[in-house]
Amino acid sequence: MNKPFWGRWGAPALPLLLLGLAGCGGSDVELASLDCAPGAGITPYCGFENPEDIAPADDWLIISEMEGPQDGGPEHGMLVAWHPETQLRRNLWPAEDHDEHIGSAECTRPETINAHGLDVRPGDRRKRYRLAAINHRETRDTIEFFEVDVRGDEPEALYQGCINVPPTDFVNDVVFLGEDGDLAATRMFEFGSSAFGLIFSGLLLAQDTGYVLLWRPGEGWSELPGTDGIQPNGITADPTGEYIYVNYYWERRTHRYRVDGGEEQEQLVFSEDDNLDNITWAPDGTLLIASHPGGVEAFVSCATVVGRNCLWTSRIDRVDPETMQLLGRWEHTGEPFGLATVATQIGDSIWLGSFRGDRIARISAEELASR
Ligand SMILES: [Ca+2]
Repeated sequence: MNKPFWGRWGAPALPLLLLGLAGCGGSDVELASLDCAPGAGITPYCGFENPEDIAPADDWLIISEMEGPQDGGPEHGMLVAWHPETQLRRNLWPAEDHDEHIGSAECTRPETINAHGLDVRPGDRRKRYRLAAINHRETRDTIEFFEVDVRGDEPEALYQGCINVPPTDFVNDVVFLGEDGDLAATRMFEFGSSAFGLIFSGLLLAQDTGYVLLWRPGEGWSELPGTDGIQPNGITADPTGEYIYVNYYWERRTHRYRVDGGEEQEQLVFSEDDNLDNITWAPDGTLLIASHPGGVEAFVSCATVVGRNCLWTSRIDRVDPETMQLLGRWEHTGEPFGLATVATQIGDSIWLGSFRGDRIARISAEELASR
């Protein structure tokens, strides 16, 4: 069985790696949250499994849950809708088929959804949203499409098919480009790479591991030239799909590119050792970048925290999408939430997720704006 990435943490290299880094950070016991109580202006909501990405659909949160190592929980991830007021949780898979499929005929309906990056956009009709989600299947990655209908008391997801990602590519995140079905996705590294190999090549040798992939219906996949870097991670686009914004996980930079014409463009280089993860739009038109500083130490230290949230530092940066200047920063270490991978604003709430934990968390937008 060719388990991608996380499943390969169990390789013999991992214990050696952990031993080598043991002096760098806290133990898994120190880093594991003890309960689910609010504190430090943060309100956690537990009962999730590695909620890596969060996107709004009306007043619902669409949440991706990722399979993790040694979880003892669900064997696979899930796509979830969750309501902040009622705290109602609904799994969106398995889903009924939609009348209209937008995937390709070669891509087969999955048995399970091990969700990673996702994008949600308003659809043609009121309270019906387009959802695209990365799915890490056993033998390759795919992108799954849904229409999510939030008119009723409970959300309904209808499955609209999928597309196969090139078999050599492990993708992290996806974004719709405009209204025509075009997509961009971050090819993070080669499919099947081991964590040890990635740390060695990316951090020690500073070798590029990925780039931005474009999908156009009828044309298929192509690489966007000039986007190579070390572990491209979160991606978003402006509403027209003209510009994309890409976070490079182990390269501490956020880059804006023109989709039509490649290269160009502004970038923001962070001075510290940030692991830049997902990037979202706030309602005021600024960008929110979630990161967990600490380079490989953060990543490895949290790998052994099972069934609880890893209390590594979370950092949220607000960035001007025009000038690519840093406008503000919120940072927190310790209970009740850590290792942020996404910050998504709905109204006056900012919702945080993590690729290694049992909870999402709320902070107030005011709290972020005051920093
Ligand atoms: Ca991500």
